[in-house]
Amino acid sequence: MIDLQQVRLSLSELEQRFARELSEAKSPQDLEQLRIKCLGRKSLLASSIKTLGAFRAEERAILGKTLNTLKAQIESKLSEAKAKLLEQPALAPVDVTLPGVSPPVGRLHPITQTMAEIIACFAPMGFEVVEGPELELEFYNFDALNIPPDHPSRETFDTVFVEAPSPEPRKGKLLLRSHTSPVQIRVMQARKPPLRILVPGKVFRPDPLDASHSFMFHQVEGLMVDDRTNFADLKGVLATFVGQVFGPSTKMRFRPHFFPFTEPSAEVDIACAGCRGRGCSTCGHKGWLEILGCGMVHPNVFKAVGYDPTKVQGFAFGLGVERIAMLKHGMIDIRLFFENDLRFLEQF
Ligand code: 2U9
Repeated sequence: MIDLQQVRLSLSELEQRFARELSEAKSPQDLEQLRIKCLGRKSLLASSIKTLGAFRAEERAILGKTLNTLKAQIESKLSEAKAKLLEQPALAPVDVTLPGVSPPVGRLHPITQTMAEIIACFAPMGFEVVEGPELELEFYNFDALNIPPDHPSRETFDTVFVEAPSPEPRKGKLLLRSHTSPVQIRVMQARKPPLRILVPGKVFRPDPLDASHSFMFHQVEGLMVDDRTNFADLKGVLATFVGQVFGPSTKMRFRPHFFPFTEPSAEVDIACAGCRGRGCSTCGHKGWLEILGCGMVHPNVFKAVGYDPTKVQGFAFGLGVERIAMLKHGMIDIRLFFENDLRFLEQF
């Protein structure tokens, strides 16, 4: 005969052991093991249920009730503990059908991207990238480039002068370069032709900030010098550039212009993509958009760097990177490049 008291004692031990092990469970797997141990086929509870038939009716009723209550208690405590564990983020089930969240990845600034694209056009034509100082002397920024002392662009409103004593007073005052051309002067002084160089970099002009002006912007200038480079070479090189950056069927034209450092000089226009040359607000109803300036290097510039202008010849060109990027992307406000608004930057 099975002793009811004995069974009750074992069940109360089970209850205590369950409480202890429940408090030690650290994962849903621990809880599952505990469930098998306490409620599984080989558990004390299961074997006690099997013995019910051996008891007398009143005892069976009491023991049956005890077993049912204990089973229900264990089940509810287990599911309560499981819910609590799953609240911890690391253990929450993962919904693999949800769209992924891509981690924020950095990217190059649109001006850096455009600059790289421009360089990639000229590099295969043999142009080597050279950089130089942003803080310059009047000689390199003006005199050597055949910009006479009385030229209007020398005046303060076109140049950012720096209030610091010049390290070489014979070469004039210190300034923030207004174009990257002084770098070409430095390279020509240091090297002999043939030369094919590309000079990207920041330039500074004291313009008030508006939709089309910034006191700092970026230029890429090019210079090719040897004993026979001519205007046809210049046209070929620039046509290759236009074809690559604006598309192979883009129409272009050379329009005569004046620059002190080149003779003859020209500005290059491309047919307005917005109206295909018919005239719209983007191109000021001209049908053409100015993209760069260029020309054959002035003999006085060669003289200033110690080259013999009867023996060497070459071309130069200059373009504003912001302008190229704005035309490419259909932008009308240069300030967007400098505001660092992520909603703008993330589009590139
Ligand atoms: C040397 C000799 C000649 C560089 C040149 C231009 C024409 C030109 C402008 C384009 C838009 C400046 O950024 S912008 O406002 N540049 O039109 N630049 S020829 O000529 C040189 C440079 C260096 C030694």
